[in-house]
Amino acid sequence: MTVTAVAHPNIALIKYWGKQPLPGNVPATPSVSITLDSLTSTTTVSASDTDQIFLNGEATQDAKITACLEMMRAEFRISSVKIESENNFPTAAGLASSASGFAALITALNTFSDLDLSIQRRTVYARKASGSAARSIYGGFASLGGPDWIGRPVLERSEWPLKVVIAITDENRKSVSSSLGMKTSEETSPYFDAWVSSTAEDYAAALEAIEARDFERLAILSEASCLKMHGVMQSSLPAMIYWRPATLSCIHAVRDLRRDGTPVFFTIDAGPQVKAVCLPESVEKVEAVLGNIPGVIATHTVGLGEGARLLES
Ligand code: 2P0
Repeated sequence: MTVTAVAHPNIALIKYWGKQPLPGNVPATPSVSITLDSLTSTTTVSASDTDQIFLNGEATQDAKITACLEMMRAEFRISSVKIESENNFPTAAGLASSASGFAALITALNTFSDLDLSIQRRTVYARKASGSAARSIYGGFASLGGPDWIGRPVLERSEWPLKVVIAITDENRKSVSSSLGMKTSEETSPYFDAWVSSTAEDYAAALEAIEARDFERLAILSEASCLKMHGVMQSSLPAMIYWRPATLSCIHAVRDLRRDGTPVFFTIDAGPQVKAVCLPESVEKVEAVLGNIPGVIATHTVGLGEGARLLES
C-alpha cells in the first residue's frame, strides 16, 4: 500500500521559540499561526525492506525523520517504510518546511499503519516531531498552547481570508537549525525568561484580536512577537542574526506602508525571508513596494491554506 498526504507550511504570528525541560518536545511559549496555501509538502509512505528516506528525490539520512519514526514506533507497530517527501519551495530557508513535512508525514503514517489517531492526537505526534508541525495539521488560523500542548483550530481560512506576500531575500539553506538555535537561546540569552513570560499575554491578546478580526491589533502584537523573538536570537551566544540587509529594508517598508494607511504587517522566522501579512485589497501595493527593494530576489503571494490531508489516489 502507498499513502500520500499533503500539508502546507504555517507562519506563526505569535512565535514559538524555546522548549520546556520536559520530554515530548514541549514548547516554552504558546503560538498562533496561519497555514498557507500554494506552498506544499507532499509525502508518500510505502512498504520497504528497510527504512529509506528521499527528500526532493534524493536519498538522504535525516535525523529528525529518523527520530520521528523511533518516537512513533515506541507506541505503535510501524513496519519499515520508504518515505518520499517533496517540497515545492526552498527547504530550510525560513519557510517552515519542517512544519509541512512532519504534518504530512504524520497524516500519511496514520493511514499507512492504521493508527486511527484523532486529529487532536495527530497534532500531538506532529508536535513531538517538530513543534510548528502541530499547527499545520489545521488550515486557516491555528494555535499550540498549554496546558496540554495540543494543536487547535482557531478560525477557518474563509472566516478571515488574509494574504501573505513573501519577500525572498536569500535562497541559501539556513546555517543554524531551529532546534539548536532554541537550545542556544534557552542557555545563553539574558532575555529568554522575559520572552517566555511575556508571550503568554501576547498569545491571549492575539486570540482575541483574531476572534474580533482586529487587523491593527493583530499587526501590533505580531510584529512585537517577531521582534522580541529576534531580540532573543540576537542576544544569544553565539548570536543568531538571520536577517539580510533586504530583510531590514522590508521591515521599514512595511511599517511605512501601515503608517500611511495600508493594512499590512511583517513577520520573520528563523531565516531571512519577510512575510508581509495583509488584507486582500492591499496585495498589489505590498507586492510592488517589496518587489522594488534592492536585495529582494522575488515575491510570492499566497493565501490561507487547508490543513494536512490525504491525497486522493
Ligand atoms: C514558529 N519557528 O513558531 C517558530 C518561529 C521558527 C521561528 O517553530 O525543534 O522547526 O522542530 O520543534 O518547529 C521552527 O521550529 O522546531 C519554529 P522543532 P521547529 O514557527
